[in-house]
Amino acid sequence: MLRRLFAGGAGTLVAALMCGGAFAQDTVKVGLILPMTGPFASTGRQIEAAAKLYMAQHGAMAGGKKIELIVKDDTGVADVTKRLAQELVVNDKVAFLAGFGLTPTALATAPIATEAKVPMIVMAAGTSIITERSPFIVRTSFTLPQNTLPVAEWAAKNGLKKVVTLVTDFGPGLDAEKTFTEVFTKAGGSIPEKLRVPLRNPDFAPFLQRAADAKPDALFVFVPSGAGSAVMKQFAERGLNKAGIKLIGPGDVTDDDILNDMGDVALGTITSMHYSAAHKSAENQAFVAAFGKANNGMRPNFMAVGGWDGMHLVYQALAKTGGKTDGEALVGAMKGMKWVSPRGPISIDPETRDIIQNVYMRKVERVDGQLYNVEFATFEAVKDPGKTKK
Ligand code: VNL
Repeated sequence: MLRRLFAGGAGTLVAALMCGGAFAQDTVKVGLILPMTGPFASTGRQIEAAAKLYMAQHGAMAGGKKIELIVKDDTGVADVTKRLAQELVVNDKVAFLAGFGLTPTALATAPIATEAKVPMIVMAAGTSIITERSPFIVRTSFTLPQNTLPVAEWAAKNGLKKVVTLVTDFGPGLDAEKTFTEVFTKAGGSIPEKLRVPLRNPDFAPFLQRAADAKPDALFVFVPSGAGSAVMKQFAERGLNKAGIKLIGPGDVTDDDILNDMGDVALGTITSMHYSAAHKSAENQAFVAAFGKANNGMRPNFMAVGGWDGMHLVYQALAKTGGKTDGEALVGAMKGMKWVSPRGPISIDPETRDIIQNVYMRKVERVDGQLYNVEFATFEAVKDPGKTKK
């Protein structure tokens, strides 16, 4: 090949190089930054699997361009995320930044998205404020106020009077604590203890002991995806379930990725959340089956659905701009977009660029020998309450 090129003279070589250049422009790169290792690796694994499944099912082309996914591991550390985002923008010339497993990693990247005018799709992180940090941020995950409001109302209406809160001490945990406190105390409930555990290497045992000592009707828990098993184990070991204390919260604690291994202690846990693998719809049944088939039987969780819908946004925005990768045009195309996700109907709020979605009340039950979050009520088209209050 090389010899033939040279035999054809310099003109052919130049033509070949130019042709390569044209090919490069026909490719649109998506930089997917995720915690692929470290304590939050399950979030990275779920989102990467969902993004790849989306591409396998929808083909490599969108808006006439070939989509190339570049996956980078930030280990969940914000300084690393920021450096990787910079490299992806400057060296790889990505048209989209995506992923963001934890709130600090999204916040650290926001100024880069603004400066580079590159759309930044938040597929996981859930602190309300994130979308306000850059006009280029669009979110396909959830917010903690959104996922907490329904369970807080449910608690007040279902005879719970005294609830202890236990949250991981960072953005989403503080959002969850604030929303629960506002809604539950306004309805006359009392919160004798508000407990906060560290994000890194948490030991839940002493906090659960304090919760047990307060003798509440229920314990409200927010922990990030992956940490629920440790909470559930300690909850049983400290005898909180035997003491008749209910476990409630946003659905991160009964994450579908790990729920099935939690055992009987998880039965009856009441949560509110935007996604359950048990959601009854044709779209979700197809998604769960294909995801399992492509990933050794793995069950998709709420992180996976954020990755899936984030890729949908990339594909649809490019289709709308006709393959144009101007950042402002792409974000403009995403605003107000509506579609049916495996989680149910969703849309992108044109004013806040945040997701509007159904939030479901669920109870952990055993179905065909497996533990699932079984949905029993729907709060429709919930906007992030963390923003509408301002
Ligand atoms: C966040 C929120 C992370 C909810 C989570 O799991 C989660 C975040 C890693 O905003 O950092 O379940």
